[in-house]
Amino acid sequence: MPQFLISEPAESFLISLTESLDEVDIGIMLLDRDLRIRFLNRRHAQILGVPLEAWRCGATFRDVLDQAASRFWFAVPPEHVSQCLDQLEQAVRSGSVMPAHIDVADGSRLLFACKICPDGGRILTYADVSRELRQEELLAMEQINAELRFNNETMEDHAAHLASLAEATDESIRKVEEAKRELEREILERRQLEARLREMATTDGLTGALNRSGFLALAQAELDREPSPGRGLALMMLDVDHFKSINDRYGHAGGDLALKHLVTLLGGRTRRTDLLGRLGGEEFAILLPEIIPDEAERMAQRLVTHVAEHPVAFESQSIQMTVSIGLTVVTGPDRSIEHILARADDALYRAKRGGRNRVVKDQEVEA
Ligand code: GH3
Ligand code: MG
Ligand code: MG
Repeated sequence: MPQFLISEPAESFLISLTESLDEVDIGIMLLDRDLRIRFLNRRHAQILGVPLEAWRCGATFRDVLDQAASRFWFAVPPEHVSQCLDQLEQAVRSGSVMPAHIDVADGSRLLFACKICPDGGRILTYADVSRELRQEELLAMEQINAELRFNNETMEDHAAHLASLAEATDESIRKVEEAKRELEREILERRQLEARLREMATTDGLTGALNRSGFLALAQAELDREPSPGRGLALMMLDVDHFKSINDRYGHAGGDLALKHLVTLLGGRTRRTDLLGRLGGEEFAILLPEIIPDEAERMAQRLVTHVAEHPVAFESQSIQMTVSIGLTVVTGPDRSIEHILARADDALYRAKRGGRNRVVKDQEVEA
């Protein structure tokens, strides 16, 4: 038996109790053991959208469900409504309804619970949890938004970082390429300078012919090479005749011009492979590699004639000069440039003594 803490008549207490239940914010329905409605509070009627007075005596829980379904009260697709009602009725009948959610077509959500009463009836409660759920959803949304914002900011930070890295990398590549170009420029300049220095070290500044050391080095290299069969190597020592008097007559500038002119004449009558060197003053040497021995003397003669026949114009005058040549053809084993030069020089001396403007061939080394 229920324990009452009051002593008023049961009927007035029941009225007062049902009135109180009408004030609570939870829908309450009491069913008897056959699931017929014994009591329905005002809130429940509100939830169902049907006034309390509309419920007839003897209506069953299934009637409530059918009535609600006929007004599309459930937020369930029409094809599933019947199955949904059966399940609810069955669950209430068995009294095994765990608190479960019911979604209503107006967008609200109810927390539905069923308990078996000691007399075999049921007490059903419906609590509107939409607001709490919305609150939870809002909180979840807010959390998701915060995470998204954080992710966006992080992504933006990463993007900015990557962009600055890319910029820094581009700048580094540009600097490296610039340094590379600068280095290549320096290497080229250095090579050009070295070539120029090498040239200056081996070239005569006035005439452009090889200087003494340049000529000696290259001539010795030629002498160290074995000539082809039937070919030899010849060397001419050439000296301008009475050059002193050219200087005396046309001045030093006239003498210089005559020397340059001479080198031009000799260059035009020798082969590309021949070496022409200015050994000093107005004295020159010509090395003729890979030459037929008889041809060397004819060539020396042609040079003497060529120079004599080609004066150079200087200040409305004409500088005429002749040269003497001492020739030696190398066929023997002695291939030292100094010895060969000495032999040619000896022949040159004899050409001078013989009257100048001529060729004298060194007899000692003749084949
Ligand atoms: P030879 O026929 O016996 O050879 O008589 P040469 O007058 O030619 O010989 P010599 O050795 O007596 O005189 C050579 C002159 O050449 C002397 C020197 O002043 C001059 N000379 C040497 N080098 C240069 C030069 O670079 N420029 C000019 N203009 N004269 C030079
Ligand atoms: Mg001379
Ligand atoms: Mg001389």
